[in-house]
Parts: sequence; C-alpha cells; structure tokens
Amino acid sequence: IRFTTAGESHGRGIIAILEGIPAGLNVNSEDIDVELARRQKGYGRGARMRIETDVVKVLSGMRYARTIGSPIALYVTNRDWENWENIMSPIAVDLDGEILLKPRPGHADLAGLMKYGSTDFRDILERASARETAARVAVGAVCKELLKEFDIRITSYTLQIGNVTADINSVPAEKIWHNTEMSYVRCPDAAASKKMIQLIKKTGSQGDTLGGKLAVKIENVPAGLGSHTQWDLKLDGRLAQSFLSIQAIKAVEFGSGSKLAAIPGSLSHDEIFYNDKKGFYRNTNRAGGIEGGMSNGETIEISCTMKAIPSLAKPLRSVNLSTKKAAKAEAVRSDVCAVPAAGIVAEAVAAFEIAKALKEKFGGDNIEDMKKSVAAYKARLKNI
Ligand code: EPS
Repeated sequence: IRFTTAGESHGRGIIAILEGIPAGLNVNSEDIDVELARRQKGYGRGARMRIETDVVKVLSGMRYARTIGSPIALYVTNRDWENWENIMSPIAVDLDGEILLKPRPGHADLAGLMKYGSTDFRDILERASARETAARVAVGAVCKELLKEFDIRITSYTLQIGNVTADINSVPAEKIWHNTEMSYVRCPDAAASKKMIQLIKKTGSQGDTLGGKLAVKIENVPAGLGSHTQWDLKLDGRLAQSFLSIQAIKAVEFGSGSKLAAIPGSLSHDEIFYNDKKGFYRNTNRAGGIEGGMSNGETIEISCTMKAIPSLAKPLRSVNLSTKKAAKAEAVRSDVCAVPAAGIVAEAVAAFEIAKALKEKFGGDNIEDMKKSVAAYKARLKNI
C-alpha cells in the first residue's frame, strides 16, 4: 500500500492517491468525512476552520461504496480558494497580493526559499502548511476501514498542552475514549482539559502559541508485523517516520520511551508468561507493543510531542529578505494550538502504516483473500 498527496493550503483543494487497498472493502465516503470533521475540531484552532467544512469527493477506486482494487483518488476542496484565486492562480495573472519576505522562525519559509530559489516564500508555506494533513486523514480513514475488518482499533488523546499535563491514571480505562471525544481539547482528564482550554485562551490573547503531547494506541495488532531482518522493515522505525512527518511533531516515543534512559534492564522489559487460555502474554507493556521491530501482540502505545506552532500573532525577530534588515516575521493567520487535531492526524498515519504492514504480511488483492490469510496465520500462532 502506498499513497501520495498534492495540494496547497489555499489552492483549489487537497488530493491523495492511495494504492493497494484490497478490492471488496466497504467504504462509505461519510466514514471519511467523519474523520475529516474530527481533524477540524479542537479548542485553539484558527479562523480557517470556520471557513472550511472538509468533505471528501472520491474520484476513483470505488464503486457502490466498495473498493475495486484500483488507485483511490480522494479530493478535499479548499473553500477558502475563492478568496485566494488570484494569489494562488496556476496560470499567469497579475499578482495582486503581498510578497512574503519576512520568514517565520520554526517554519519551512527560509530553508524552503533557499532550497527552491523562490523569491516569495508563499511558494513554500502553501505546501508546508498542516492543511495537507486533511489528505492524510482521508487516506487514514480508508485504512481504518481495512483495519476494522481485522478488529484493529486506533485511538488517540491529548496528554499535555503547554505546561498542563493530564493525569491519565485518574481516568477509568473504560471512560478514556468517551471523555476524550467529549473534551474540546481531546483530553480524557476533565480537570486538565479545563486548564488546557484556559491556557490556550490566555496564550492566544498574548499572540503566542502552544504545543503539547498526544498519545496513540493501536489495539489488537497481530504479532509479527514489521521485521527484525532489515533496518527499513522495522515497524517502530516506520511508524516513527510517519509521526515525525506530521507538521510540528518533534519527538516520538514507544512505550516507556525516554523514561527508559534511567531504568535498569530488570525494570525496562516485559516478562513473558503463558497459559492455555491466553497463550503468551505480558503483565507490563514498557516496549509499547513492539520488540525487535515487530509487533508483539500487545497494544502499540506511542506518544508524540508537538512544538508550538511557529506562526505567531506577536512575531519573533527575523530578517527582511530584500533589504536584509532586521524585521519582525510575517504574522499570518494560524492556530493557537493544534495538538487535538494532531491526534487525529497521528491516528491516520498510524492506520496507514499498520494497513501497509498488514498487507505486506498477508497480501490479498481481495479482502476475503486477506482475511483467510490472517485467519490461517492466527491458527498457526495458536499451535506454537
Ligand atoms: C490548517 C490550515 C491552515 C492553518 C493551519 C492548519 O490554514 P490558514 O493558513 O489558511 O489559516 O490554519 O496551518 C498551520 C498552523 C501552519 O502553520 O501552516 C489545517 O487545515 O489544518
């Protein structure tokens, strides 16, 4: 399975082409829209989210709400395009808009401008924008439908925004999902959720932005996805690449992650047990469900750290590219905090990576072939 995306933030729309999804999978475009809507939510999003109502148009690869094995082209319109038709015109017109000359520290502006030889860093920011993640969420939504066939479930929640940290252990496990979806910042700890909203409000009013941390859980993944045999087959490496490619994600941890630096080996690993009913099992999950680059059958647990968004209403110091004189960076419209949205994007990229690893291991041009192959493998595992 592979996909590619195209589209600028204020261009006509965002598009993804997803290949390799088996034929015969039921996918309703409404299921994709549900995920797109989840990405748009969250306290701290900017004015753009009030302009857009992201809805997918499936251009190919499906008939009668079923995949047919051919590339699936997914298109999400930018409603804001109407306001940018001239500035973003793909055909030659007289430019009527400001040339952006004061790059934002922390954004792709300056490095992209140097690399591509642009004179207006709008050429760079349009594609660097997290608007592109709408396409990845659409792709992830299709992958989630595939994973559902195998009872694999992917969820996420907010662990931290700025200096406010959720006390996840205070929330009963069965309430985590419900509380998360009810919270404006997707944080299951209601008290922390309130504080996060207050902090976003305060920070936004000061012209500043916030980052944070989010958790992703992938349940019911069969053991054996990914491989120890080659560096680029390792499942943790592949997932990490995907997470780090999400705009503003700066760190990814599996299981106990960076805490493992201080812990001796005797307390770092998950001892192995066996009984007839469960087969092999663990009482801890410090590895976060991946050992030797392979899923080990436990829940895959990841956390991602997101930096504060670099588009500041009260901008940082920069340099004017034409005069080379000190100047404040451009102040462009942005979010104050996008951690809640990043959780949805993280679910989507995880869905793609797991679907890819699943297809790699079990093949199947048709969903029923794939299911038979998974069932045969699970039966073999039972007999170990
Ligand atoms: C985003 C769309 C963007 C930003 C945000 C995410 O729209 P606009 O630039 O028109 O306001 O709201 O992107 C950024 C924070 C960024 O730095 O690029 C979206 O659809 O998620």
